[in-house]
Amino acid sequence: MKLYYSPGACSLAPHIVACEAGIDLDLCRVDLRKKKTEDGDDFRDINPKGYVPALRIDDGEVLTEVPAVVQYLADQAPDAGLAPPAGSRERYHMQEWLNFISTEVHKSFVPLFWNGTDAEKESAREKIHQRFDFIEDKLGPDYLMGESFTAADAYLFTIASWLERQHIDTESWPRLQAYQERVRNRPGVRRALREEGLLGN
Ligand SMILES: N[C@@H](CCC(=O)N[C@@H](CS)C(=O)NCC(=O)O)C(=O)O
Repeated sequence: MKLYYSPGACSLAPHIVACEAGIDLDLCRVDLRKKKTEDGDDFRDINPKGYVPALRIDDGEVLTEVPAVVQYLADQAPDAGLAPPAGSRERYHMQEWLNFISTEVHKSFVPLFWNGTDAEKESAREKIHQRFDFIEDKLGPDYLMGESFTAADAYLFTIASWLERQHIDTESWPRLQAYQERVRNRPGVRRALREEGLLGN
């Protein structure tokens, strides 16, 4: 399978899930401004929506949207326990988190990354603060869903790592700070970060 990604973007979430699941991916870097892949292809021929992640499955089909891609990868290696069984109550709770992270957290960063006006940026920062206050309140001593690391953690970790890049102070979220450290130190996560050039070695 081939993952189209941009370093540190939301495509890091499926990359982490694959590493945690022991799935080897072909990685193909995308220049998101030029919409060009490192293979020289027009990325819109691969994903007409023009954004990462896109996962080319071995039969050639392309799957997009973080919540779908992370669940697909997690389901390829059920023994890794990265997603509760389909149809279980817990699976719906994981989808609840994935949806929340996608629509309420991830998308709030858009004006900060993509030239929002000052007013849009201000309102985005306010929304981000509210969302992370909620997350701080929900985080337990381990992971989002309890003791096991799931695909939702791969997504939350990825998006929360943008706080620092956007100079958003995380002092008021000590549980989140500890969580980010805990996730960052997982071998699968370190591998994904290294493969995207986001770790020293
Ligand atoms: N709804 C999409 C959003 C993906 C997305 O926002 N990707 C960003 C990187 S984090 C991107 O590629 N942006 C470039 C663009 O929109 O042109 C998903 O869940 O996969």
